[in-house]
Amino acid sequence: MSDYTLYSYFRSSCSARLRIALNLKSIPYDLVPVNLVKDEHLSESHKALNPSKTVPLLICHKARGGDFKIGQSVAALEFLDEVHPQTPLLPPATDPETRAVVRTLVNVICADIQPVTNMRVMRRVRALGGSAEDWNRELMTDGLAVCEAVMKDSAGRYSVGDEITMADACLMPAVWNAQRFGVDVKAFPTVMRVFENLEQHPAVVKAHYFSQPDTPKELQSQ
Ligand SMILES: N[C@@H](CCC(=O)N[C@@H](CS)C(=O)NCC(=O)O)C(=O)O
Repeated sequence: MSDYTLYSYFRSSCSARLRIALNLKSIPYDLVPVNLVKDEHLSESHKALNPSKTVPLLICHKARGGDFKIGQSVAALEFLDEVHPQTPLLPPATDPETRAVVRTLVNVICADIQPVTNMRVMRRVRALGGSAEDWNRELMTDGLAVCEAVMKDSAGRYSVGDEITMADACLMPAVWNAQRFGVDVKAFPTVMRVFENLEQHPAVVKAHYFSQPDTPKELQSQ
C-alpha cells in the first residue's frame, strides 16, 4: 500500500490537479475511482470521508496521528508541497510577489471558473431550463480570458516563469474542460503556448483524463 490514497474521477479537473502534482513529485499513490455520473460521491460512505461530497479526496496514511484526509484540492496541493518540498509547486518564500501571482491563477481557476461549471451547477441550470453546455462555455471563456490577461505578464515556458507551479497543475485540466465544452481556446495564445509546453510532460500525460484506471474503454488513450 502506498502512503497516499487518492479518490478520483477520470474526468474531474480537481482530481487531475492532484494527479499532476503527485506525478510531478514522483509520489506513489493508490487510486480509488469515484463515479460522479453514477452519483457515488453523494453516497453516505463518501460523505463520511469527504463532507464536501466531491472528489478529489486525498488520504495521507503516514501523517501524525495516522490517516489524514484532505477533501479540498488546493489544500491538498499545498499540503503535498509542504510535506514533499522536492519539485516545489510554489516559488520560494523569499519571492512573495511571484507566489501571489501563482496563487492568483490558482484562485481564478479553482475559485472562479470551476465552482460555477461543476456538475452539480450544470444539473441546476438544466433544471431551470437552460443549456448547461452554453453556460459552461461562456463561463470558461470568461475565466480563461482572465488567465490570459495575468499570464501575458507572468508566463515564461510555464504559467509563471520557467518553472512548473501549482498554477500549471490547475491550468491543464481547466483547458481540457474548456476544449471538451467547445471553448475557442485559440483565442488565448499565452494560455495555449503554456498548455502546449506542458502537454507532453510525463506527469501530465499520466494524469490525463483518458489514461486513468476508470476511463471508459472507448475514451482510453491508445
Ligand atoms: N473546491 C473543491 C471542488 C471539488 C469539486 O467540485 N469536484 C468536482 C469534480 S471536479 C465534483 O466532485 N463534483 C461533484 C458534483 O458537482 O456533484 C476542490 O477544489 O476540491
